[in-house]
Amino acid sequence: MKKKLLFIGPPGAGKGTQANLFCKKYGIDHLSTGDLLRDEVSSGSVLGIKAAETMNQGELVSDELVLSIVEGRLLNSNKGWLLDGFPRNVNQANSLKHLLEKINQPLEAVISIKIADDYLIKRLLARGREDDNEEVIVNRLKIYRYKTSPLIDLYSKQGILKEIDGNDDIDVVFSCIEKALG
Ligand code: B4P
Repeated sequence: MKKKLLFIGPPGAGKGTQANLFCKKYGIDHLSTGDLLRDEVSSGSVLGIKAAETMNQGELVSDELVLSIVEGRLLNSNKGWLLDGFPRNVNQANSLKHLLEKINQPLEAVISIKIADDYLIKRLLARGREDDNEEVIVNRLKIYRYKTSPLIDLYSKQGILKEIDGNDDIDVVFSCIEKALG
């Protein structure tokens, strides 16, 4: 099973849900920038307060903050890792490339979870997190399309992209991911 991974997909595609299941089953580190940022927000730090404003508008938090969080975690990981929600733009993807070269741990596969917008909106409204209201969700989808989705082409050209249909039951999607990474 591949153990140096990246999950990419629009908000609500199920990246976090699938990444959790995968990391528990295969014993690798789950590096979710969304969760790490939410931890920073809960801590009440100055950085957290700034990040919360950005997240609640559905915008991307600064690359510097996200990178510093990811770098520390990757440097301390020795059993394999799964990046969930990072990188989210070309600049972050370039930084990740340099970082992985520096630590000599090449990315083995990228899972792209695909799903139609109306399902995403329904799922996120049902989840009901602070940044899950319709106006913010529409903004997050727009940002995903402009800034994040070009990365799919980038990883496809590197020959490491696997596309998964996210519009099915959680366990069915999980089996497809295991098959793609086996
Ligand atoms: P994230 O925390 O990454 O959250 P997400 O994209 O909204 O959700 P995800 O795809 O993980 O969906 P989930 O499994 O939860 O980002 C939040 C914010 O953090 C961003 O908007 C941004 O501001 C900031 N941020 C994060 N990373 C950043 C970065 N690198 N740079 C800058 N800013 C960054 O699933 C959603 C719901 O669907 C859940 O309720 C789940 O139970 C349900 N679900 C999942 N799979 C299902 C299925 N198969 N069937 C039915 N329901 C399902």
